[in-house]
Amino acid sequence: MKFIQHWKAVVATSALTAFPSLASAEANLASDDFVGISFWLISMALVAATVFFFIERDRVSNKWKTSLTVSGLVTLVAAVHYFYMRDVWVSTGETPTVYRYIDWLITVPLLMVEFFLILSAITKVPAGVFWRLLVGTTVMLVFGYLGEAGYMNVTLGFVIGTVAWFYVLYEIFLGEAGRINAENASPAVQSAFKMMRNIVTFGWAIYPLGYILGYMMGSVDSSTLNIIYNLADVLNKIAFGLIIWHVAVTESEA
Ligand SMILES: *C/C=C(C)/C=C/C=C(C)/C=C/C1=C(C)CCCC1(C)C
Repeated sequence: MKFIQHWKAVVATSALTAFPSLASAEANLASDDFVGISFWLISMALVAATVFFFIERDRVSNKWKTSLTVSGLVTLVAAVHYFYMRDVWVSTGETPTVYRYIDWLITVPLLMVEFFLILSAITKVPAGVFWRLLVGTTVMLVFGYLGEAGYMNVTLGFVIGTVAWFYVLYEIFLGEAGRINAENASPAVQSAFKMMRNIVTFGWAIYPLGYILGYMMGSVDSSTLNIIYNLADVLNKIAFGLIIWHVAVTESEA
């Protein structure tokens, strides 16, 4: 018990104090740099969310703990990337594409695995569900990056990435994961599953739209695009984690 309390305090304080020092202070944030301010705000919200998920882990029953751990890892990894992205933006005014993709490559498969984890808390789920969600999201991101970074034809990279996204949507709506939810889950889990599914459909659609409008057509400027991506991450990472936290607490107290 003592050890656990100690561990929590270490995580909380190192999260709050160590992250800012990871970012080099080459440039100062200007008071009218709203994109930079949004990077800064979201980084702080991600740090707070991380501490929250790790501490709240103690409140839920054993089978729900992994889900909260993963929620906290998603916001932790994103918080660290946000400090670097903010730095790139503030000091160069450029879009930190490579850091975004590295962040996505870790956080997006983890977010997808949450579907497997919340179903695993209530019933036995075949490992195939886990792998399909993991591989689907990884293919989506790798081909998106290959297109955006110029290693392959932009349109082809986009099309393959989009097909992979539709594949994970199929899995959670009509595939095995969707079926397991419909057949076995309690009302609380079903409602969380539905909200998470809507986030993966509508919240996630922001990124391929940004790819088309910002990158392929060049009709949205990079400031707007970065603000939109930053706000999207609040929904897709923090709110998504809060939905999981809510169902974990509800089911643990039931
Ligand atoms: C926390 C970050 C999240 C949830 C990022 C999600 C990113 C996507 C859903 C990206 C999707 C893309 C496609 C569907 C097609 C190819 C281009 C991408 C990678 C932007």
